[in-house]
This record gives sequence, structure tokens and C-alpha cells, in this order.
Amino acid sequence: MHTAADRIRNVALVGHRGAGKTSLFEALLFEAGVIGRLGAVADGNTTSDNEPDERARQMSISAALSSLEWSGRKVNLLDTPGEPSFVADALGALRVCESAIFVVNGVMGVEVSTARLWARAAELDIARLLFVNMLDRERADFFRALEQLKAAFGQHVVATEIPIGSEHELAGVIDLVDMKAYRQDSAERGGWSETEIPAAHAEQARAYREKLMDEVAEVSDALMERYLEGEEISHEEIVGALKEGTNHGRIFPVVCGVATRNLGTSRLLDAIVEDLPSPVKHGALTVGELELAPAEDRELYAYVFKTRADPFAGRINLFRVYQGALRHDSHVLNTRAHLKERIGQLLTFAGKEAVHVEEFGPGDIGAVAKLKETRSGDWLAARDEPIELPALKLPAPVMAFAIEAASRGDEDKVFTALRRLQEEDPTIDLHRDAQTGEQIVAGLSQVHVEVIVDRLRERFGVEVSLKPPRVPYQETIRGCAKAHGRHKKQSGGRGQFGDCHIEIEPLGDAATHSDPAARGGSAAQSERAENGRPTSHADDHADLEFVNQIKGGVIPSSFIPAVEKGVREAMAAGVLAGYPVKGVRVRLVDGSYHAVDSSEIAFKLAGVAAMRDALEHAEPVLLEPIMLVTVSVPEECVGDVIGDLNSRRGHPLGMEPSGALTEIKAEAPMAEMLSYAPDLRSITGGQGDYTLELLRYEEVPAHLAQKLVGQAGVQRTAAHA
Ligand SMILES: Nc1nc2c(ncn2[C@@H]2O[C@H](COP(=O)(O)OP(=O)(O)OP(=O)(O)O)[C@@H](O)[C@H]2O)c(=O)[nH]1
Ligand SMILES: [Mg+2]
Repeated sequence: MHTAADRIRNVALVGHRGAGKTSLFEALLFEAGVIGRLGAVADGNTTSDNEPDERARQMSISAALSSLEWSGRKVNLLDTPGEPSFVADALGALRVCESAIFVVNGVMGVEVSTARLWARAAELDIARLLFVNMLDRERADFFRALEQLKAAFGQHVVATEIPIGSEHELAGVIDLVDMKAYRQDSAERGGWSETEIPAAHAEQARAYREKLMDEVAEVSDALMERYLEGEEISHEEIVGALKEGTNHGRIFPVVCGVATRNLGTSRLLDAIVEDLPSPVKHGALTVGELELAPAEDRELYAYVFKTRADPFAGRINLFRVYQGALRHDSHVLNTRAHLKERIGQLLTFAGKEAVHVEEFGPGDIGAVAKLKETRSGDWLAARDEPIELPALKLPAPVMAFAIEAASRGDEDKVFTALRRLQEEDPTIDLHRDAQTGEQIVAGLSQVHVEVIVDRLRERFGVEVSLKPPRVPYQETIRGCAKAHGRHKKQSGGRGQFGDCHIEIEPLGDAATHSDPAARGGSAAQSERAENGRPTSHADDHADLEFVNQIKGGVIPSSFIPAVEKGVREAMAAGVLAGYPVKGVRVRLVDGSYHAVDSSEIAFKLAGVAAMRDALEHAEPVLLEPIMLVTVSVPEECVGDVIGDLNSRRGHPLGMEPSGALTEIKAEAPMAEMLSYAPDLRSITGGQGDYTLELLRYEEVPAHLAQKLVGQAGVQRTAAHA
């Protein structure tokens, strides 16, 4: 038997890097009795950060799932990484959960990723509860954090708990629903006792309860009336209204505690069960024409949101059942690959331990081992009918390295392993450099690529070396040109004949904002579709518009795709420095053919020749990626950091206080930011942090462009020598 859908809570822990999600995950499992000992991130023995690279870096890299029981409910808890390079896992988790707990650092308050993930959770319309953590730390301030959260996320952010004391004097929490105080005696399970609200906090507690009740009353008119008439509202009524309110984002309860001391976790578990919706309460999921309701007597639909590649255990897929039930030993259809998969091992996780189960009902989250083809983003269903969720909007990989097997003969092994890792992480881009033929691996940041290298070694036993990051320059044109391409060969037997005339021009706004992701105005977030991932830059055709204007069949229509293929091939390596060409409209206007000698290959070669010639004459220019740089530093370093950014061709955009730090935003070319990490470290004495995001492409200043063109010439000569 499986857990009934109305007894399930699916909850993702999300938030800024280092806010304490993994520590909270650990404490919740400990408090619920799933694990016997409270592990610590610093000791490398937590349940969810159990990969060697997570332990070494003391941060989460992959999402981790564990289930627990509380008050007769099954809670499926997902710990997610806060580091923006691994955001794919956080977004995947948000997609399959009704609820998210935003873990907030009580010293820093709202941070960059908190706000970004909030926007995503809002798009997905999921219930949100906030846990203000780290209240034991120096300079932590629950009430300051609460005000910040309100300022950032609106007036419906409301405390359902307040702390007793702060920093090292933090003693427990006051529950504003029942107006009871809980004093912490020890970090042991159940190590707290119910007490009177301390006199010193009574006034404050009353004031905050009033704010809470104002919000609660707003959810229901009937409740509002009784509240205004001064009637007593019961515990059940309050949590009922809270649940109603959280379900579709009308109330965002704020609770608090200290994850590493297991303080506040028992109350948080209560809040998960009482204030957050079950899959039934949250309602059906609409995918295209389909309404997937959490009912077990309907056909199966389960969505795979995470794949873990393991060279030994094979693939483990984490899934969420939306409708029907997924049973051990059954056959289901993968609607993308159109094949039958046999459901061998169904697993649920209790801490690190995998437990076999017979079936998962609607609304539940679990794991399945050893499927053949299934991977993240796929649907397992009773019927092989196409079903697709809108692709996750993921950031574009901007940090590219050339990767080489350390020992000769290992190239294939490296490539296969990279492909496996890519299955697990859709933000990895693999392609060959059209110019040098090198294998390029691109990720979201330096850390991201370093993690890939570590995983190649740890999981697949292959050593690789990385060459310094390469800037993914592009080329485009500023002018128009006409060109003629002809491929003709007569050397006995059947000849080769292809002939075409083309006209090219810049593709409107693409000439300055050449990256498809950067168009559409949203400069702050460059994103691309998960499914639309280019597998190689040569295949990325987003920025070519090919217009067929052939009249009267001067080129037979069967050869026109061949011309286009040639045009694309020429665009894969531009005429200036061999970088991919973007943002061009090509009109095929004229041509001729030969009844016997014409072939696809001949027309393709004619297309290549015409395009290369046209590009030469259309004022080709080099484009470079411009990044949005967000730097968080202590205030006293702001001047130095801005001075340094200016020397990197950067333009400061503004700054604002962010918790105890100042956040500076600036634009700067990627080429100048490649070695930023060690420099920022030395300017700030290790106190600074930064993120880079692709904003747009811009023309490279002339003197630098000349240098790049010169270097490319040298490389090409060397490659052909
Ligand atoms: N003093 C104090 N330290 C905490 C608390 N919660 C977490 N920490 C510490 O803060 C650091 C980061 O905690 P994690 O639990 O790894 O944070 P995270 O949100 O999982 O981090 P990422 O996975 O990298 O996003 C660790 O050293 C924890 O021991 C807390 O409540 N109080
Ligand atoms: Mg973590």
C-alpha cells in the first residue's frame, strides 16, 4: 500500500548559498527520528552532502531526497544547492513540490539567490514558508530579517513565531498561533519544554500575534467577522486559514531557529504538516490538454525531475507521481523515447538508506533504479502520448574550457563520462571548437567546471586537464553584401555542379544583442530552454534566418536545404577569427543547376563558398560576452572593488546594502573577469563573493579585436601546419 495523497507533503529547502539548508535538512531528519545523530557540514558527515566533492567543498552540489514521518504524514524533503552554478537542481525540486521552505541567514537577511528563487517559486505558484536560521550567530537579528523579507516579498510575509532572546542568549521560540513559549534545553530530539512566555517578551509577542491574526483573518470573511467581534479563534481555525493562505501565495509564514542546534525544528515540522498544502489540497496539474489529478484510480503519469549517473549503481531517477500509481515490476512507457521501461527497483530514502517499496501513489516522490533510457525531464506514463512540461529556464553556460584526457587513449572514456554527467546536469554544454577541434566543456562558473573535473575522477576514474578558460566570442556583420558561390568539377565520370547567389544583412537587433538569451529585454537573467540545449555551437542556429526567394525553379527545391546547410557550415567558423557567426539574414535569390551533374554536396559547397565570400564583404565584427557582475563585499572594500572593476573595462551600475555586506552590480566583459576570483580574494581579504551572468554580446573594441584576429591567424596556421 502507498501513502494517501492527502497525507503527503512535498517540500523543497531552497535559499542562498550557505544559509543552512543542509544543516536544517539534517536537523529535521534527526528530530523526526530518521537518523540517530546530528551530522555537521563542517565535519563532512551530513546526510545530504554525502558526495566526496560536497564534503570537500562544504556545499551542496546535487539535490538530495529523504522522507520522514511526522504526525502521521509522509514528508518528502528535498535539500537543494544554493550555489547558482547548481541552480538546475533547485529549480527541478521546486517544480515537483507543492511547497518550498526558504532558508534565510539571520545575519544576512535577503540575499541574491533568495530573491531569484522566490520569483521562480511565485511563477510556479507554490506555497512558501520562511525559516530564519542562524539566530545564534553574532549580529543575527530576526526582526531586521523579517522587515527585509517584507520589503522584498510583500506585506503577506508574516511571523508565526518569534525568538526568545538573540545571538548567544537565544533560548527558544514563542509560537504566536497558540501563544506558547518553547524553551530549548538541549539539541537532543525533543530537547525542549513548553513554558510561560517570558514577561520581557510578552508585549512583543502580543504585537506580533496581532499582525498574524490580521493576515489570517483576511483569508476568510467568516473568520474576519468573528475576529473583529473579538471572538476567540481556535488553533484548528488558525492553521486551517494558514494552510488556505499558503496554498496559493496569500500568506507566507515566517518561523525561526538554529539548524545546527536543532532549535525550532520540531515546531517547523508541525508547521510543514499544519500550514502547508498536500498534493490534494494544491490541486491538479495542467499540462497542455491534460489535467493530472492526484487520484489513484486514474492512469499513471510520473515526471522524472532528477537523474543521478553512477558508474556502478547505474542510473537512479527521482520522480514525482502526478496521477495513478507506479508499481514495482510493472511496465510503463517513456513518452519521449517511446519505449517500454520495466520498473525494477522502487526506492524511498530514509536518510542515506534506500528502502525498497512496492508502489508509489499519486502525489508521492520516490526513486527508481536501472531504467534503460529514462532521464531527467521525461514522463513515465501508462500511454505513449506526447506530454511535455514547459522547459525549465536555465542559465546559459558561459565559462568554457578546453578539456583533454591526461593519458592518451582515454579520450573516448572522457567523452562518455562527460555525456553521463551531462544527463545529470543540463547546464553542462559539450561541443567541439570549430576552430581548433578541441573538446570544449562549458559550465556556469569556474566552480561548476571544477566540480565536473572532480566527478570525472571520482566517479569514472579518468584524469583530465583543463586549458585556461576561453571566451566564447562570436562574429556578426554590420553591413549587407551579395555573393555568388559556384562549385564545379569535371574530372571524368559524373561531374559536380552547384551554383547560388545570396544576399546577406544583419538580423535587426541581433547585430548588437546577438545572444538569443539576452534578447527580449530581460537583461538580468540570460536563460535558455532545457530542451533547446545546443549540443554543439555549430548546431546552434538560433541566429540565422534563411529566406528562400528562388523563383521559377532555377534551383530545384530538393537542393535548397543543401545550400542552407552550406551557409550554416560557413557560419560555424567566421571569417575574422573563426568564431561562430550570429545574427544574419540570408536570402537565396538566384542560382542554376545541371540536370545530371548537380548534387546535394555540390550545392552545399556552393553555399559554403557564397557565404564565406558574403561574410568577408559585409563588415564582419567580433562580439564579446558582457557579464552582469554582482559582488558582495564588506563596506570598507567598496572603493577598491569598484576601482578594480573600472580597470577591467567594467561599468558600475549601482550598489545597495545586503545584510551586513554591500552588493555592487556592474557590467564587465567576460574576458576581463576570468581571473577575478583570486583578485577579489586579495582585495577583500577573503570576505568577498561574486556571481557572473551573461547579459548580452557587444562589439569588441577595435584595438582588442585586432589582437584577437591576429591570434586566431597564428592558431590557424599552427593547426594547419
Ligand atoms: N551558527 C550557526 N551555523 C549554522 C547554522 N546553520 C548552518 N550553519 C553553518 O553554516 C554553514 C553552511 O551551512 P549549510 O547547511 O551547508 O548551508 P546550505 O544552505 O546547505 O549551503 P549550500 O548547500 O552551499 O547552499 C555550515 O558551516 C553550517 O554548520 C545555524 O543555525 N547556526
Ligand atoms: Mg547545502
